Amino acid sequence: MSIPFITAEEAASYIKNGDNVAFSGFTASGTPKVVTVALAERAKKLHAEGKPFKINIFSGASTNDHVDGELSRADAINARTPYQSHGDMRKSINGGGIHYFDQHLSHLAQDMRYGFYGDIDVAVIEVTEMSPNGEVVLGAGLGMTPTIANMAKKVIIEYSSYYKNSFRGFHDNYVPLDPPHRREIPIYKPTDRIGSPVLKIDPKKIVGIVPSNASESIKPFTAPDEISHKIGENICNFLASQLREGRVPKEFLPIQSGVGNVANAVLYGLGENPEIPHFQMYTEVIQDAVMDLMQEGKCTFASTCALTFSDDAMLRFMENIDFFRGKVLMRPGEISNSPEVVRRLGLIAMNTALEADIFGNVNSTHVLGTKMMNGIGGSGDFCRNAYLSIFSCPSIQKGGKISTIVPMVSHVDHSEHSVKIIATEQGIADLRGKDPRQRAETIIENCVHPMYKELMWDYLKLSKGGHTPHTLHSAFALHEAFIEKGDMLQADFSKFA
Ligand code: 0RQ
Repeated sequence: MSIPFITAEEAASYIKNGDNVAFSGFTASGTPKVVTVALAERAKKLHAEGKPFKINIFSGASTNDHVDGELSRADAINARTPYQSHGDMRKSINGGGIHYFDQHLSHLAQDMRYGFYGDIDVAVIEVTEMSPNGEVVLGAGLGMTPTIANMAKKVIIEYSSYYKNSFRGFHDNYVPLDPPHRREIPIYKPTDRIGSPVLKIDPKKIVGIVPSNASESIKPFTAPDEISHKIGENICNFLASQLREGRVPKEFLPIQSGVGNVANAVLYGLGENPEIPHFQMYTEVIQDAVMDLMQEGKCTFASTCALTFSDDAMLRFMENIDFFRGKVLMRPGEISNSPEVVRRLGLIAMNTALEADIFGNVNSTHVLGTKMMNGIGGSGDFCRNAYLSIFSCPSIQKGGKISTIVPMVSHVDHSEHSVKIIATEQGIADLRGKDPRQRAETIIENCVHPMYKELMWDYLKLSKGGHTPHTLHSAFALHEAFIEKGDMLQADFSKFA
């Protein structure tokens, strides 16, 4: 059967008010780029006519400005999950305009299949190759595309001609059976392939193909600053010490790394450290740093959900595609982030915190306990199940007016039971085998910025005992001082003593 080429505007007309709409991709990579722009225009037009138009959005992770930006600016979103990182969307979420439910990335595809959120009315899927029988090669991000392609009542294809070389062979499309029939996910090493390089979409469901020639529009990360560099150095020295002590096997273990400057600094640090052997990655995103490490030969294989490369790096990847073939494999998010596989492979998981408390609980999502930053993303999938779970952040923010290490986190994403290591530019706190009081002492001594150390010791001194020496009425004194006086250093524990 022949599937018609249609315009973005025609495609957008298939999406109705109240629809559940799912998008391909993971981060900006592999996410649609043209249909959603037309959809935002349609929403604005309908709103101007006094007609309602809002949809519910399901995606692999964050998206791009073409999806989360355009649609939130057009006030066209009712509900959103599982992750976002867009400034305009963040504003709308925190203003109560979007019902955002933040959840583990590995959960969403199966939760959709379990029927927790109803049907998928329309899926918009970016592909880079397609045959008339509906067999497609996906693009630079896999997300939960195999599940949404199966479930959606209607599918709109965005056919990207941006890439000059073929992605064929870079994907491992796989959907596990659902309980009570699920078996193990048969990945025993990062390089294992378990699925298909192509995805079959029922052509009867495809309402049309929209051509696109847009890049992923990912900006390059700035070079790591001094603080990120120091955090990276602390983590690399720590990992080298673990190798020497035999607490990490001498072959080393696969690495998972979050996104951002610190993540890049750690990866470059691993590349430069002669004590760290060649390594593989089992992670959800790979950024420019990983490409460099692969070309240098330090990272030998990367299993990921997306290639979150800057546009320049992506061009370099395409130019050297034969080098990367067989060294990079993209999997659906529920496999790249699978708790079962993470536990089996024994990952070293490295993610970033907004704040951590002196007992080892981590807040990755809420500024001052109330305002959503991005979401938990994959950090929980990895942290809870890793061999070693490391969280890092600079010890202070906003020129020292915020200490990222606080007596009690204002929101908990990762609990003391899962967090093994905390790293700042000041040093490393190894929390393994320590009770809460010992953890507090180690974190204050090694990770807190010198200007906040005395305050933290003062907090501990307030304790009247107990296993975890909290003093509840003053546990948020630093946060309150920031809210009231704009500076956590103004916290004063003497009034509680
Ligand atoms: O503010 O933007 O005004 O300058 O927060 O802080 O230090 O630049 O942090 O960009 O590395 O992001 C946790 C958000 C860190 C991210 C988080 C202010 C600070 C600055 C940003 P400005 P930085 P980063 C892989 C794994 C969860 C998901 C995850 C994240 C801004 O890493 O979203 O790990 N993680 N996914 O000044 C008030 C504090 C603050 C604070 C920082 N304690 N209080 N403001 N800021 N700490 C990715 C995926 O899952 C796809």
